[in-house]
Amino acid sequence: MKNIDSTGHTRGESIYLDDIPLLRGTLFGAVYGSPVAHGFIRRLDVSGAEETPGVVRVFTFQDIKGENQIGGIIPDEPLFAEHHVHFCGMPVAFVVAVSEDAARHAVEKIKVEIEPWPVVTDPRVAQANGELIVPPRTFRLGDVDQAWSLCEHVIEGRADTNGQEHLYIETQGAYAMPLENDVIRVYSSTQAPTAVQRAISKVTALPMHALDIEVTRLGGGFGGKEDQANVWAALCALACLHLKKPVKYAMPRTDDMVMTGKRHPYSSDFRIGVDKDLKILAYEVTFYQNAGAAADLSPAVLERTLFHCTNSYFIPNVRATAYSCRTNLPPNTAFRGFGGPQGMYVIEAAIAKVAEGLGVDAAVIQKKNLHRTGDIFPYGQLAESEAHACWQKAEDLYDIQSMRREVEAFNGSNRLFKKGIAFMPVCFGISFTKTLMNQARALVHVYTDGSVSLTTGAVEMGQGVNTKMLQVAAAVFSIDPGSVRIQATSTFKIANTSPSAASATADLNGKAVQMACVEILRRLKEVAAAELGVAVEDVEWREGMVWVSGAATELDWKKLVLAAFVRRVSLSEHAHYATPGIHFDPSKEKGHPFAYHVYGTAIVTVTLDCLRGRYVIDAVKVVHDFGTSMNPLIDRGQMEGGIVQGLGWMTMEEVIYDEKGRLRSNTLSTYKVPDIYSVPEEISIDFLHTQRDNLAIFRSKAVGEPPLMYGIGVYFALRQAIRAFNPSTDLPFSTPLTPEKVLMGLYDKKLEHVPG
Ligand code: LUZ
Ligand code: MOS
Repeated sequence: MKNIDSTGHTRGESIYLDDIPLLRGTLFGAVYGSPVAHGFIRRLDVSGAEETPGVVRVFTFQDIKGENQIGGIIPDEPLFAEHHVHFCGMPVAFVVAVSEDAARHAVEKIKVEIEPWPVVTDPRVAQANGELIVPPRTFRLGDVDQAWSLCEHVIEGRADTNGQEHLYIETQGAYAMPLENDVIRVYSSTQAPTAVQRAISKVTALPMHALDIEVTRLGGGFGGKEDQANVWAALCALACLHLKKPVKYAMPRTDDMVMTGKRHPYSSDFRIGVDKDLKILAYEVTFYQNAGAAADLSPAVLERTLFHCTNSYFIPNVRATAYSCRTNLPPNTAFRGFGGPQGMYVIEAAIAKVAEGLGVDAAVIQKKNLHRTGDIFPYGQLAESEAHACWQKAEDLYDIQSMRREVEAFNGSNRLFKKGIAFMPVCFGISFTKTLMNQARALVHVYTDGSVSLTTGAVEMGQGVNTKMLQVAAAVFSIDPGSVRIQATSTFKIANTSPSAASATADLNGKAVQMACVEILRRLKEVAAAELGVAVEDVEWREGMVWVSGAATELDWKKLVLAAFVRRVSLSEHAHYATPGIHFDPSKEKGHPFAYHVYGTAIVTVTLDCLRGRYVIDAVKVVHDFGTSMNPLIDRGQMEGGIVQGLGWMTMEEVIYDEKGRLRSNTLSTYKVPDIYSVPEEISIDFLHTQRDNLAIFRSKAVGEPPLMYGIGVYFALRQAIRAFNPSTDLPFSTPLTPEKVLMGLYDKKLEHVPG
């Protein structure tokens, strides 16, 4: 089944925030963000803005009736700066005017005098200063200290990954409008309608039942709108409450890039030990997470880094410690993978360093240490592993022997071009790591004409979740998907939603849809039995018909629905799903936090131009564990998008803050994302069809985040190509590996032989 949005998207008919027709009298907002990353506000003068033609009002913290606080996990983030600013772009004032132009123009008239304080942008410096968002966490397995003496080789190193701009095509924004009785409706480009509702409730002191947050779809989220859509929605709602007028703020791209947090940069130290057979016996790692100026989701991201610090490998002795370090950057936040990629990069770097030190192929070490079913993760859950199945199938299907021979032959016969090849196995845990968040609800109505309306807590952000929800309802009812319609997500229809995040949206909301539909169908079967005068056990529902004892009857969907209505049987259901079997005890750092894991292996090949430092990615060939995909077209799209987003993070996307904490890469001309020319020449995706029972909806495993991590393989393939040219290069484990850094690696100080 095609994505139900494909026609609307290609025709430009799909509605995003900026497509909502404006009500008469709508006002427009613009944020004045702090020009300084850290300091004390001595004087704030908004009079210039207030006097600007078209300006209706300028809001600051003094206008807040509730709490000036939007921190989700920890209350450490004011909506408006009061006396202190902690990052460049921190909202100080919100100008509301009759036009966007007037509002933006007025922002430039605001004057502020700030006493500058020291700016910290480096997480290691923050950690040394004791600036931690939460106390450090340590995951332990076995006894690392004892294990070192059993190791044949012990290797240490450091690995750094940079941030990543979400670059959703639709920027952040919200549109708030007053309804009667102090109710405010907010259209928000958010992954988390309930988080927006809570934040507004806190700031305005309005009860949650007065706040209808409605989301039709987003033009991309990638985690950037899991927590950080709250700010703009709260600003619009605040102004709406005061002015009793509709207020809209859709962010200009540079405001969005400057004011919002990104993927967390991490700096990490590792120590790894292997025995003479290259079995990894011990792994110790310390993560310094650059959290930015407030907690946002950093503690949860930190936790997922620890959960994924051994990727797909079984390591009997592990000690992993993670620090969430407060710096003067915008609060960093969720980004596809949610700390997992940062953890996985480090273990892959450690393995690569061992391989390079011993002169063996990293793939040999990787394959030898893949975990098997029954192996324990450092956090206590036992693996139900597809790691070997994916790896072995990739080797066989893509004929790894001839791939290797080709790379060797190429490198042997070319001096200025080199190829590299790397494996990237992935194991990603599915569920919110916070157990309580793993719940969802769905509301299903069957109308008397047989059409079905479906509302869930899932937010469509291009990932195709609405199509999957519709498929679930159509499959359970065994009716044409065309008779099912999915409605906008709304806090008045579905309450207390978890964000659409953690790759778990289709599972959680899909299960709730399934439960609601199964219950309605159960009632319909009773109706059928009564109508036909047979026992309910003899009634079967399939292919849109009632069957009795193996024979089709006259009762089709429409007749059955009408019969139920006539008999006053409910045709509506609201269902609640909570993932069974998951738990985690943070005091022990042990439990069973994930419903299941998703596995896969990618083989990445690259060709490097050793004169210019430029490269092309020849191929990313994947065997991925989809379970039993309920929508291969959508799942393939998620794979391709994830891979390209991941390799962008690894190669070209370079978030640069200067020493004063100002974002230099604040436009699309200074921040490069992959375009059609930088995607791999070939992306092959093979479906590892597994039929095992699991907690995925229709056994169709979650697909949102896992593929991003295949992109990590690109770094290691490039590294191999660089080493094929310059075996003694001292290239640091530092990403993104831009052509500039590649060149420095190709010709570093240890270069012994300059070709040509
Ligand atoms: N959000 C969250 C997430 O709150 N908890 C998670 O575990 C998570 N994982 C991935 C992406 N977003
Ligand atoms: Mo996400 S990083 O699953 O919002």
